[in-house]
Amino acid sequence: MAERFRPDLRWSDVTPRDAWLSRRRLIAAGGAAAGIALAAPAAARIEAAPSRWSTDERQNSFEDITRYNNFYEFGTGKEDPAANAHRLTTDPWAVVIDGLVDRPGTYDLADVLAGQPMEERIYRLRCVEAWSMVVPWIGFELAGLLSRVGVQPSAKYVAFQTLLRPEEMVGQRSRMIDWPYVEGLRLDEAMHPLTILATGLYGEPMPNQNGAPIRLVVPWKYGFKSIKSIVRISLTADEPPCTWNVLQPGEYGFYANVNPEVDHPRWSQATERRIGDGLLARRRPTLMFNGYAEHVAGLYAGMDLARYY
Ligand SMILES: Nc1nc2c(c(=O)[nH]1)N[C@H]1C(S)=C(S)[C@@H](COP(=O)(O)O)O[C@H]1N2
Ligand SMILES: [Mo]
Repeated sequence: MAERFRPDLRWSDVTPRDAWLSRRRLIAAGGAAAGIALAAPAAARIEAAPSRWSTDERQNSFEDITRYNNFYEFGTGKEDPAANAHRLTTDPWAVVIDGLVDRPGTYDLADVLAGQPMEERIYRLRCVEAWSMVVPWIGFELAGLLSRVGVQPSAKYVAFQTLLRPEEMVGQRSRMIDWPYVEGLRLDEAMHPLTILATGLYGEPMPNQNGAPIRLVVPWKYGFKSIKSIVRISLTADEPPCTWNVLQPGEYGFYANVNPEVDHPRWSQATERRIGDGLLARRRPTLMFNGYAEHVAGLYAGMDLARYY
């Protein structure tokens, strides 16, 4: 597969989605032959191995996950992405990987995915607006992709960029955000095994409103760090700009770790509303690092989390 992962594709070389879907099914079939337990195959479903990183909490319904979204490229209302994201063309799709890497280039999505072990990862997602969901993502560890392109020793951060295409992303016609949406992680956060790139959920290709065809998921951080519809991943020496931090630095920091002890300046972060529980249901206590503290607290040892929020 290594020879397929080649830089400097022309746009016309980018593989149509059908090709990478069927290739992924072939890869999954190989996994089944190797004895990995897989769910019963159904038409058009993506096969993925279960993961030890998954929560056993009750999953939100497919309807909750796909009808209540934040994706400002399609409008600021929670139901706007479900109404507008069908306009997005996700095939073909290319991802630029550049900056401080050994093999920079423009990669066909199929080549980004080739050889990456697909897993189902059931994660809590905690939005900064104090609601949460439990989502069965399909994805693979970002670390696997980064090691494949060869991270240079001078790289300290990873910057991500969303597609800029106002013809299809109606929200980009408004200037409230300096598009494209950008996000970033420290390199050790990006390399952590909990950090995944997701290409589907509930066993199906990623719905457009959830960030098709490929989005980041960083479960111990507020949802806005989990950038959708990624077209560029850059390794950098300096802390990259992040959309919400640039827009309102007093409210949204670079780290954005879920922290019930540090309130947002305009509301408490101590509790959250689980989508699907109903408006009258009891709020749930928000957990430090969204419940992933035992795995990630060490990344921030010695840091004042009220200052680096
Ligand atoms: N490009 C882009 N990515 C984005 C956003 C956005 O507006 N644009 N919203 C973020 C926020 S605030 C949240 S809570 C999550 C929501 O992901 P979901 O709609 O799949 O639940 O996406 C994040 N990724
Ligand atoms: Mo969010």
